[in-house]
Amino acid sequence: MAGDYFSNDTIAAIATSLAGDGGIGVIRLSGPRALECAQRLSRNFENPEPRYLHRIEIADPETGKTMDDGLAAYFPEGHSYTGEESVELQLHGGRFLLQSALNAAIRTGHCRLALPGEFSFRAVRNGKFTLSAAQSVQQLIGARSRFEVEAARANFAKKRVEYIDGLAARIRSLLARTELAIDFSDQDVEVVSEQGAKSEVAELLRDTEALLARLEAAQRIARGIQITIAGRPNAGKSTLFNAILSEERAIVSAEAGTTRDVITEDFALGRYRVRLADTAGIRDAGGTIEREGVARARKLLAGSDLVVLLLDANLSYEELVREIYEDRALRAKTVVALNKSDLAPAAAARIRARLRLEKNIEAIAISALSHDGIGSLLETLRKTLDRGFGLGADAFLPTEFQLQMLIFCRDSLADAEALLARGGHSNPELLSASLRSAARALSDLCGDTTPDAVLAKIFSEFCIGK
Ligand SMILES: Nc1nc2c(ncn2[C@@H]2O[C@H](COP(=O)(O)OP(=O)(O)OP(=O)(O)O)[C@@H](O)[C@H]2O)c(=O)[nH]1
Ligand SMILES: [Mg+2]
Repeated sequence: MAGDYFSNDTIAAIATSLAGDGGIGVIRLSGPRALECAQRLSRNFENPEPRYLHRIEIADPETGKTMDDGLAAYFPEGHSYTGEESVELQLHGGRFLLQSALNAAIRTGHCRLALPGEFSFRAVRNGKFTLSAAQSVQQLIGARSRFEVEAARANFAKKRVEYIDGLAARIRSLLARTELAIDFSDQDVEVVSEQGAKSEVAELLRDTEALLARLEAAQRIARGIQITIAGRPNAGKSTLFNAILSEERAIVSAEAGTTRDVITEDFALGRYRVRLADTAGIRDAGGTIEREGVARARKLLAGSDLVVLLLDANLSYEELVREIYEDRALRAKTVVALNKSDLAPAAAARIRARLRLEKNIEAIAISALSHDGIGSLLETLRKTLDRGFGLGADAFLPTEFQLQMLIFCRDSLADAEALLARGGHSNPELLSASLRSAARALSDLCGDTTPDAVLAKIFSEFCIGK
């Protein structure tokens, strides 16, 4: 039985993770026939006390054979997650077992398989919580770092006042004055001057773009930050890569040109999720395979958020400076580390002091081999990320939909600006259309006026059972 988000039938799904077998698994039923369906499936569930756990036995409705035993809770209409009559069945968490019980529920003919996010969709439609609260829950479920947990937990209602409401009010005010101009167009009253409209739109556009940049940065952090270790062959890149990950992931050898392909691993750096990459040492010599490795390394470096330039501290000061400047010419965000400082610690300390004094370059002396200085290298990387992304601990993490709406708002304001530049002040109808779609995008972003069709689209990106 297929369904869509707008039907009012009974839906069922496995609500716990399907990634593997677990201790307990939950099947959730919601809709007018949820209880009836659960009763067809189970024994000892004739007159359940609402919101109490009852011991039940699940049996195949056709053969009567017992499938599993567990607990069940009944939530009457108005007192459940979705706001509808619901039942939650807690069974043993095997995937096969849960799937069989779900199939049996569907075979009763009382329910159908829920669409992705359909429980939350119904909850929002029934006013159990707001769209943004539902989206925060989804972000929380998908969180892979402390940053994401904090951002998902950040109170959207509060953030909204801080980030969006002011912008929306300014757009609506200009829109109101533009519409007034339409009403008074046959009279000689100037409600908003041409110059005034131009500068207001320009300011709105600038502020929207700044907000967009912040939110895009937050999303980028949540997706994972790319940090790449770069440097000449044999600098000790793979040794450092292994030291940071605390495992022998990449091959290390005294031979220059050992690493050919890019190797990546995820790890948690403070509250960030980081994708760390080890690359082929950059040099011009080498065979076909190594040259391809170097090309890949260069490409990755260009797209990295942060680069650790690893240098052999035993090179001469002049050579080191040359290497740093070659690198700096390519990238802005580079952290310089002087490796193998265990071989001649005093020389490494001298070079470090000279770099700071003469070139204003902060290099960190490390030994990838003995792990000396790795802690302070990681600390520097973490601080650089904090600074570079300029986000406080309470950044608000936008969903894809919220970001799209903000982009739409920006584009509508850009239309308004282009219109004014072409003398659109004399055509307030067109100007007000652009402003209205900008204002509309922001109210959709906040979920105040989101039509059901848009809601359905948003929830279709959720997981099944949520
Ligand atoms: N003494 C000392 N030797 C190190 C240190 N780090 C790496 N080495 C040695 O330097 C050699 C090269 O190390 P790798 O980690 O393979 O260097 P790489 O930069 O990955 O080299 P390619 O993959 O060829 O570009 C190995 O013999 C390592 O044991 C260090 O901190 N101190
Ligand atoms: Mg290597």
